[in-house]
Amino acid sequence: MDKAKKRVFSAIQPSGTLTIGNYFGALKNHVAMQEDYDCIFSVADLHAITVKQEPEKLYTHTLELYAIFLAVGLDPEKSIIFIQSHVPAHTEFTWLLNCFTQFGELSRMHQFKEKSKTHSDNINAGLFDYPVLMAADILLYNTELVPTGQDQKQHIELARNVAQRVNGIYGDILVVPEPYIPRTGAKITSLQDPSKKMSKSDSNANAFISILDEPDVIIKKFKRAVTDSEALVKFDEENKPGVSNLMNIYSCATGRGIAEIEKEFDGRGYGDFKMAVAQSVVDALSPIQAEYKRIISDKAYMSEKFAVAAERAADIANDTLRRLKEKIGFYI
Ligand code: ATP
Ligand code: LTN
Repeated sequence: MDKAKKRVFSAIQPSGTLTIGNYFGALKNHVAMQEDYDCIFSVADLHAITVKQEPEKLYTHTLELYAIFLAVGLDPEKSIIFIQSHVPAHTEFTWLLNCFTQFGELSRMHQFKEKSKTHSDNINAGLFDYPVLMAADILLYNTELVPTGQDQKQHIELARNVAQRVNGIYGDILVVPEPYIPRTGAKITSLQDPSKKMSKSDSNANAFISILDEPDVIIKKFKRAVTDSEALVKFDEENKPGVSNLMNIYSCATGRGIAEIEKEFDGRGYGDFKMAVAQSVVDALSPIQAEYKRIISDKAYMSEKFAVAAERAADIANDTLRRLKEKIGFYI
């Protein structure tokens, strides 16, 4: 690993098939970051079981997410790409950090409050402790930058506070991470309700485009996307949130600027515009889908990659774990 490069860590839960929101908001930036940073990416399967998971689905989604990571261009030769539960240090470090995290600060987490409502029949201790496991993920790897969407900012702030608290007691042993939120694509909204973010666990499949949706499905979903009655392709997030979201998606898929897009569709109706957006997404996803099909059918290749990655990750993680245990006063 190149010491001159900053360490980056991020993870995604295998809680469903990724959407173009996850791709444009997170993964696409992760791929670009590999050139300039020393990157570690993880499939956060331990986080996923904070809500109910059917075993077969969790198993399938874990492998699928790993294949998607590789298909979009995360490169196991450049970055460490591993499955969280393969590195036991994450759970052990979580226990240590639990003892430096206050009940009060976890009670204030937005995601816990929201998920306690949506999963009111299963408000388990893991759901409450989710941010400490995330702090463990980040702090184990001496992470300097954590790229995520806006929704994870509060969790990163908690990881910073815990690191600073530990450092205050034992000296500077943990690196205090910074959030890294991208400017474009940070929020792709639902195709059915543009006031909500596009989410892979939305109960209405027309609300999201999955990375693995077939071209005819993509076209159908864009045709049904909510717009307005003005028939004018103009960027105005407040008054025309549906059209503005489609313009954002088109911009992410083609690299064109918003002004250029307004000009391109000047005097043309929404029918034309929606077809162009759909086609641009089909074109952006088609090489990823072809690569995905190749990788998912080669499980031996993936197993080899994630086994090597877990060893490399464990080397770094175990060192941090041992250093903190020594400081705490454990007999090692
Ligand atoms: P779930 O629906 O299961 O809660 P999700 O689709 O909201 O999940 P996560 O797994 O929580 O996605 O997030 C993975 C990454 O993608 C995070 O960095 C998150 O900030 C980013 N992300 C998720 N949804 C969007 C979106 N609509 N626009 C931009 N970025 C997003
Ligand atoms: N909580 C994140 C996933 C996640 C993560 C992390 C992100 C788990 N561990 C460490 C950044 C760093 C989510 O739901 N998007």
